Amino acid sequence: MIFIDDFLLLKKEAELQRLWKRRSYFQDNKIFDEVKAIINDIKTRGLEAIKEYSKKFDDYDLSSGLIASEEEIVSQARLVPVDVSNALKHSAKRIKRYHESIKIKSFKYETEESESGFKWTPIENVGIYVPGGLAAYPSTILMTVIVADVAGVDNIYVCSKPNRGKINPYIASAVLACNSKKVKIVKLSGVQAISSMALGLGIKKVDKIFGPGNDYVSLAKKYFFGEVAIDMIAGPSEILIVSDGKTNPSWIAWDFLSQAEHDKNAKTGLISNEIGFLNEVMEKVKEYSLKVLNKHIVESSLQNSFFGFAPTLEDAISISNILAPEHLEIACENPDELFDKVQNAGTVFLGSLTCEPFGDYILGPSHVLPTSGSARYFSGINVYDFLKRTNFSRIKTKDALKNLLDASLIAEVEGFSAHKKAMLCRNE
Ligand code: HSO
Ligand code: ZN
Repeated sequence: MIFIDDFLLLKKEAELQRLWKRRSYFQDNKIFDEVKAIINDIKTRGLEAIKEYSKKFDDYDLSSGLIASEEEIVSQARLVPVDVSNALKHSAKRIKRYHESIKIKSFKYETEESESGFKWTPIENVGIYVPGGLAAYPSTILMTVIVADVAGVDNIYVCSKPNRGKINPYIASAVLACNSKKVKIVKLSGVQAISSMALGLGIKKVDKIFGPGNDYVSLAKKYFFGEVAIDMIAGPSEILIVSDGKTNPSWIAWDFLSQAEHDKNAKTGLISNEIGFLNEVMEKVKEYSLKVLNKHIVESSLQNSFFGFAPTLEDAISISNILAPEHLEIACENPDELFDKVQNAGTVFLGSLTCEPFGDYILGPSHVLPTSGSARYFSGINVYDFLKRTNFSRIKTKDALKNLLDASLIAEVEGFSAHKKAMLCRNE
């Protein structure tokens, strides 16, 4: 844990980035080489290779099929305690309503000569990777499948690691909570899962791959980008908390640890204009870090954490804009004015009651969010990511067309005589 007495002394981008020791996937050559070797093998030997990797990494020989049957989903889901499956249904309902309320509008623009615009249509086939072995994330099923379903995607393939050949019960229960007729669970994990979706091995080839995963999964997505679309390259989870010191320090300590417990490389930070408060939270974090279930993870990830003083809360937000965190909590009495100044963040939690974990599970927006500073140019997924725009245009009349014919001069400059003729012949 690093304590920074005055952030303004190091408000330089490079120094700030070093605080969180973020890695670039472009530099992970060793893992990328391993990933490429597996993909090349799968490209050459197809399903046979997928089967072998599945046996090797998941100890599953695909004997009960690649796709989980209805019966398997239902019987696995029955293993989940009723209160948990009810909680999944409650979250599912809220996430669905949120995404259904997003208005998708087509657009039309008119001039004297023409009308143009775009319409939205769903992507037909998508693949979603959801961690599903022993550390399963049923919430990620809700936060992706429901969004795809609301967008109108035809085929939603969810790849999730089987455990002794069976899908994880919580994953099964979450899939049922989504109540979608479009979803199929594919019992594959890792690079073989991404390859199966991108190449169409054992399932339909998908158009876009979504979802978080480890370095192998992320680099396999990166490899196939271009052949298929991807949502983003996800890195370890991050939280930055900006506080005016008027929230209970214990609350903030738990928020801090909530992301620290995700991953040994998770990034955490607290910035406040109250130095005493920073010290109090730091002490609580130390104390509580001994109480969490994943002590060994937290012990490592806290090495990437900082507690920093900024003279004003506006300074804190400008630091946050440089870091572009996945999650930003503005735990302040008046968060709205500060929120207006936020430029780069995956999602923002406003006010002391709204801690990040509510966002992970139940508030509505998806928890699949840009990490590693990519909130500068990526957004958290929502229905728009499962749709694409198709442009259209129409020229109104032959008279109107005359006003557009000077475009043929541009065609001539570009050396395209057929382009030129196609336009001019309509006026002959
Ligand atoms: N905070 C994680 C999502 C998650 N949390 C899943 C719990 N389960 C990344 O946004
Ligand atoms: Zn989380």
